[in-house]
Amino acid sequence: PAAESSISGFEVGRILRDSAREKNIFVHGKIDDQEAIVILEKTPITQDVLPEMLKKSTQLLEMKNDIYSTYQLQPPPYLNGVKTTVICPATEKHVKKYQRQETFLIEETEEDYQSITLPYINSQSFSVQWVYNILEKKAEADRIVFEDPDPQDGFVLLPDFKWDQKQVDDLYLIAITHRRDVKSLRDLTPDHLPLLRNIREKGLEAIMKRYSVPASKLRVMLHYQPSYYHLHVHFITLDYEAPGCGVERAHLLTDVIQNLQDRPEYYRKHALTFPIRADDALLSKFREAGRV
Ligand code: M7G
Repeated sequence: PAAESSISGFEVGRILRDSAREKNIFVHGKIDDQEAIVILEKTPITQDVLPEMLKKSTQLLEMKNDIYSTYQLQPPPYLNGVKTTVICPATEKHVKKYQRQETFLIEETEEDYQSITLPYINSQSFSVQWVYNILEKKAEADRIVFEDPDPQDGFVLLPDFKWDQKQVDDLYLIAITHRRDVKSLRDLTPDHLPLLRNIREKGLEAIMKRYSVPASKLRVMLHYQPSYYHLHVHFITLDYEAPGCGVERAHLLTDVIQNLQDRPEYYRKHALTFPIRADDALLSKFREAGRV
């Protein structure tokens, strides 16, 4: 009920981004005088609801010409949902995250990480309170798909908030580690191999069991840089190109495991390349250091 009243009280401000093709819109505005971001997205039409949708919709003929005709269908409300995400209070960093922006690639050496990136993420990164809430069952507890409670190698697997779970066409889950001392890919060493293998094995098994989607149809990966510096792994159905999951940020979990097996220091020592947005303060830090 609180969420309902807050969406209807949303005062529309600036459009951060929209896409006719993706059928979504990202809006910056206010809810009760607090900065807010609202994301609206039309949900996919799936085969299983199609017959019902065609039968139960109101049909308005727009035009007919020879063998061609177009209609506006107005499906009943329960078949016509709009997935909505609200971030409130939103920080300036959230606004930037969702704004369409030019991006650049940065090649980050080990030294860059120590002297530029690490101090920056320690001072500026997004709060991971939402992650702790999940691990402590203070939020989304009813959404958990699988949990291994082991404090070292355990994790919680649950639907990413980008996925409304209505259809497996855009299946998207995340595995969040119970241990809190691994910020990102950069921190990984062979000590973490049991953790990574555990996430892969049990995560895939749980997804097969619950959604009947096999390993061969899943992209299991980490992002570098992530938005949230608490280790987590993305499980996304192969045929779905999730926004913000481009090739430049993706590191397949199988490759990560292999690299750590072959070279214990891989993620500590190698230069890692990642995309960065023009307005990201981290880019300015790299510029100040003469690294871009
Ligand atoms: P990331 O690679 O750190 O950042 O992934 P990205 O958002 O730039 O890809 C974090 C993942 O966690 C993303 O896929 C988010 O959609 C997801 N996520 C973020 N938040 C705040 C939540 C949340 O509160 N609940 C859930 N279930 N997922 C979230």
